Amino acid sequence: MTTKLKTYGERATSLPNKTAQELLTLMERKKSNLAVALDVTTKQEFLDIADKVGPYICCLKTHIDILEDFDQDLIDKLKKLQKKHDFIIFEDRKFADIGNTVKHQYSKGIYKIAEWADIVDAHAIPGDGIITGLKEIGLPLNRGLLLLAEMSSKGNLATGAYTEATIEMAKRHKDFVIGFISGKKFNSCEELIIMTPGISLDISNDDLGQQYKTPRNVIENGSDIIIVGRGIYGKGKDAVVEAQRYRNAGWEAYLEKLE
Ligand code: 6AU
Repeated sequence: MTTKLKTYGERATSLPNKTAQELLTLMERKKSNLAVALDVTTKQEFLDIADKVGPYICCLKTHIDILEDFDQDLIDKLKKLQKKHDFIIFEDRKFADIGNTVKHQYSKGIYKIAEWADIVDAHAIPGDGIITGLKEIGLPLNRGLLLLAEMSSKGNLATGAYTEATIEMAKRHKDFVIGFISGKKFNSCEELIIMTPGISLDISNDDLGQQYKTPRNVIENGSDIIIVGRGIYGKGKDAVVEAQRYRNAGWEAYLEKLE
């Protein structure tokens, strides 16, 4: 007998982390498993697109350090858009240093990431100390962390034993680690949230090693959230039309999986 898959909403209670619970509940409420990777370099473009795609997404993923005119006003406006549209903010910082250094990178400097990002991510390469360091800052604020267990780019080294060790590391920190960046679900920790980048309905790669799969491909493999960047706001695209298209594709694949 096969056990019926849990819905996003049902899974919310199986995770101890508040941000994870909020994200899963929000996905159910908004009927969206779409995260937009908003990789643009000006504040105006960033805010315009965030406002346009806001109604269709569960998560807005940022690379805050690529904005040429970053200022506190941008963060204030981003928080207003978050309230208006109801989404989780994920700063894709990919921390990769020793615990003491990442603590500062997370909470200090120009960006003060911990003050506004609900979720951040980290590479497992430095060992458990990176999680312990980030946790000291993030957990009192109810933040969550994703570990990069796999990557979407051609020739990447996050495979095999490295991926396995990353999964074991996550299991030791279930209060703070809410899931993984990866292309599939891992059997030994099915409750953790899987976010998958490298998603396109139209193309299979870019010129710099990115490799794309469709929403259906990855959701069939157990992904929970599809991360889409240029597929939504790239050259000649209408961000609203594309956000709706990817939101529908992601949600339909999820409903089919539940059946
Ligand atoms: O859809 P794209 O190709 O325009 O954008 C993909 C987004 C970018 C990457 O920084 C990010 O997804 N990404 C990530 C993460 C953590 O999100 C990991 C990875 O392996 N590959 C990848 O593309 O913002």
